[in-house]
Order: sequence, then C-alpha cells, then structure tokens
Amino acid sequence: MTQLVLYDILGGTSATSNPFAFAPNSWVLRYALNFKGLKYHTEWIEYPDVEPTCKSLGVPPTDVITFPSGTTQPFYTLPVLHDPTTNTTIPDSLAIIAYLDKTYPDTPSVLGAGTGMRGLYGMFRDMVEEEVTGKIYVINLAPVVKLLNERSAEYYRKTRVGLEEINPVGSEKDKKLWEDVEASLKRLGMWYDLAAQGYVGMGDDGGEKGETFIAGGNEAAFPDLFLASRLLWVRIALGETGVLNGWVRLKELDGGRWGRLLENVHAKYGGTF
Ligand SMILES: N[C@@H](CCC(=O)N[C@@H](CS)C(=O)NCC(=O)O)C(=O)O
Repeated sequence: MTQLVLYDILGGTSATSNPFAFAPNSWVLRYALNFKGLKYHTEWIEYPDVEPTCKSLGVPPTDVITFPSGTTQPFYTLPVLHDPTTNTTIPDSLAIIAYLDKTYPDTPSVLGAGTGMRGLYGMFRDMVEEEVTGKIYVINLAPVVKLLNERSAEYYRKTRVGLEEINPVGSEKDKKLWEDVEASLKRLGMWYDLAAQGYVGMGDDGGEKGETFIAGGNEAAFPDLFLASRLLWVRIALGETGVLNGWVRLKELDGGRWGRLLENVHAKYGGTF
C-alpha cells in the first residue's frame, strides 16, 4: 500500500522548520491512523490556502458559514486525506475514519466494526462537541493565533473578527467558561466510572474511579481518541501553565484522570508530533 497523504493545518513558522499539528479534527484522525498502524505523511497547509487546496483537490466543503447578515458561504476544512491506492480524496475527520475502517478491514477498527457502537459513539461525540469543544473553542480562539506564522495569523484574525473581545483572556466570561468546561468533564467522568465498574448507578458510591478508557478495558476506542484530541488542543493552545492555569487546570481535575487519559492515548497513538 502506498503511503496515505494527510493534509493538515500548519502550526509553527514553516513546513520545513519544526512544523507541528494543533487542529483537533486533524489530531483525532492522526490518532486513528496510528491506532490502525497505517503509514502516512503530512502536507502542511497554511490557513489562507485551505480553501484553494481543497478546491484543487476536488473535495467539497464540510460545512456552511452563516454570517450575522444571514448570508452563507461554503466552509472548506482540513483534515483531508488522499489515498493513492484507491485514488480517493476526502474531507471530514469522521468520514475519513469510516473510509479507512471500510477500506482497510485488516487493521484495528476505530469505529468498532460490527459491534453496533457507531450510534453510541456518535452520541458521545455530539455531547463532547456541545458541552466541551464549543466552550474550549471560545477559550482557545485568541491563544491559537500565537501558534501560527504571520501569514496564517493575519488570515485567522481577519476571518474571526473581534476574537480578542469575544472572550477576553482571564475575564469573568473566561472564568465562567472554564467552570462550565469543568462541570461538563465531571459529568463525562461519571460515564467513565460506569464503564469501569460495570454497574448502573451514578455518583460517588465508593467504588473505584474509572481509569483511562470508556469501554472499561485497557484498549482505547473512538470516544477516547476523540476526547484526547480536544484535551490536546487545550494543552497545545494554552500551554502547561498558561492563563487561568491552562492545561494544568484540566489535567489535575477530578484526581488527574484527564491528564492520564491524554498521556495514555498520546503515548500510544501520538506518532511523531
Ligand atoms: N467536520 C470537519 C471539521 C473540520 C474543521 O473544522 N477544520 C478546521 C480546523 S480544526 C479548519 O479546517 N478550519 C479552516 C478555517 O477555519 O478556515 C472534520 O471533522 O474534519
């Protein structure tokens, strides 16, 4: 099989001097590719080049942006995966993972082939997107700029007008968002506890805390990779001890379970970035 090509947004100054991946939707795909043991290399794309690159590759937008005026515009996004073996090029992390599971059935299935878990995984993903990622997005909005080179940063600021005012770093609004993220992660933690203990009953009833993975065993599954990609985004954007204690604050939450989850997933499936 010829190496797959992963089109990803460039973090850092240039593709040739220590580029790094930071986008959460690309990270969940990276974790999935490494989980499956599939070989790939990265084509680094700067923010202003995302749309032209997608168009030149012939891939459709993954979403539509609606402006306050009500006008809409197609939203082209990365990651995009090109598979030279089948001559397929597709966007959208989840669609790509489903494609890889289907096309390479001899590799470990990320979405649990034949286990009927896809619907539940979909629910977990939507919950994390609504409860955690949406809030982290606002927290991370301004800090992400410093991960970009000048050209990308300029584009990012232009397309996210007023990002500094949306959530002034360290403001009351910022503090409230952090509290909300923590509350959502606590709720998520109860599901991990249930998975570990195998009985139905919410809350702290003296049993062991669920460690590491959602399915209750030693093997990560799609939801763990998905959640880890969002946690990693906080670690990269805010730094270990950034504003309002950055990643350290989430890492130490609830006895340190999220720090351990990310370490476990990243050590096994983080690859070279
Ligand atoms: N549903 C898509 C969403 C991808 C997405 O939103 N990608 C962001 C980076 S994480 C992007 O390409 N943004 C381009 C832009 O903001 O111009 C997926 O899961 O891949």
